[in-house]
This record gives sequence, structure tokens and C-alpha cells, in this order.
Amino acid sequence: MDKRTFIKTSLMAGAGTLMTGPLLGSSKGTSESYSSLQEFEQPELGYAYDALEPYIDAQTMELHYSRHHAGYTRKFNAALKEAGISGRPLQDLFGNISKYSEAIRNNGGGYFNHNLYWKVMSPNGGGQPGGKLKQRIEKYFGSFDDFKKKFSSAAGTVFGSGWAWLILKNDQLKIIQTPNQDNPLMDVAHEKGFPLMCIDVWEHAYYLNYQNRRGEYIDAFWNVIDWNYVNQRLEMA
Ligand code: MN3
Repeated sequence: MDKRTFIKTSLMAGAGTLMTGPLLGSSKGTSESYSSLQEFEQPELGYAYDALEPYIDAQTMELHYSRHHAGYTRKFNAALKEAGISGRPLQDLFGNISKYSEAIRNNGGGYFNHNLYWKVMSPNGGGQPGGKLKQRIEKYFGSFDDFKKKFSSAAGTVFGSGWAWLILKNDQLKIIQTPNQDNPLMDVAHEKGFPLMCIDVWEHAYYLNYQNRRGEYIDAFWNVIDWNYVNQRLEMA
């Protein structure tokens, strides 16, 4: 482990590729980029556990980040090591995920999906998007309200545990769902594309505060969405 380096997963910094963006884990800029000893590192949350209250409570955030997401990160690295494929870029792993183990698929998805979920939320979030994203939303969904209804409906109707996503596919905006920890970068996704935003609808994301009322959690989520960040992802896609 002497040359062990960590992949920096700073979500905006670093060089990403056109299809995937920087979120997928860039190196620290050393010549050891993607060396076989690299591990994926859980990014910092960027705000306090209670920063999204009252919409998302501090206890949920703490457990979600420090237990669930940390667990996916640890198990993902362990599964990669077990398979002897540490150091491979996320975009390559996801693009060929059907060839890898369930542990890599589930924990790799859990690692990446939460990285994006934390970034899509902000204590300064809410309101409506501007710029290019506003134009695209109006083009593909008619209005922001229509988009909001459609995205909320997608999130509300994920059966069991999973995610809802806004993606860019062939230069068009689309709303999709994925089961478990799958994501739209995976070759197993029924619709693939570049993820712009996502909502976690696993019960661990809301049950402490909202119990079975997933719809209330989804309504609350709109108050914390960081539209500047979502717009930045559209620009980088
Ligand atoms: Mn989760």
C-alpha cells in the first residue's frame, strides 16, 4: 500500500470527459492517475447535517452520509479490490457494469449516486432554475410546473427502493427511474444518459422524518435543489 493514492471526487473540480463529467472521480493530478492502487473517496458533504432542515432533518442526513454512503464507498472499494480492478475510472465500470459483480454494481452505484445527490442539494437551494436549464425545461416539459409534476410523479412511483433522475440524452432532457442503486450511466439502465439531477427515494432517505409519506419528502426536496449546480452540469454535459 506504499503508493496508495486516492481518487479525488471533488464534484466540480478536475477534468471530466464529455459523457460523464467530473463527478465520476478524477485523480489528484499526479502521474499516478488511475493507478491500480487508487481508491474512491467519499467527498465531503459541503454543508452541515442540519443545514437542510426543516426539509431534510439532521439525523437522517447524518445516518445517510456517515453510515449508508460511507458503507457503499467502503464496500465498493473492497469489491473492486476483490475483483482485482481497482483504479478503473467510474465511467468505464458503469459502461460495462453488467460484466461485474452485484457488489460492484450496487455499491458503485451507491457511491456515485449519493455523490450527486449531496451536490444537487444546498441550504441555499429552492426556487426555480434560470439560464439554459430553464430554456431546456420549457422546451421539453412545457413549463417548470409541468416538469416539477412529472419529476415528482417519477420519484413517487419508483416501486421499492431506487432513484428518479433528470438526464440529458441525445441533447434532450428526460426523466427516468432506476431501481436499487442503478444509474443512467450503467449499461443495464433502460435509458442511458448524462445525469443532471437525482433524488434518492430509498426509505432511508426520508423515513425518520416522513415515515411512509414519500410524497411529502419529494415536495420538500424542491426547497433544497441547487439549480446553479444542475445548470452547471447541463453546461458541462
Ligand atoms: Mn441513499
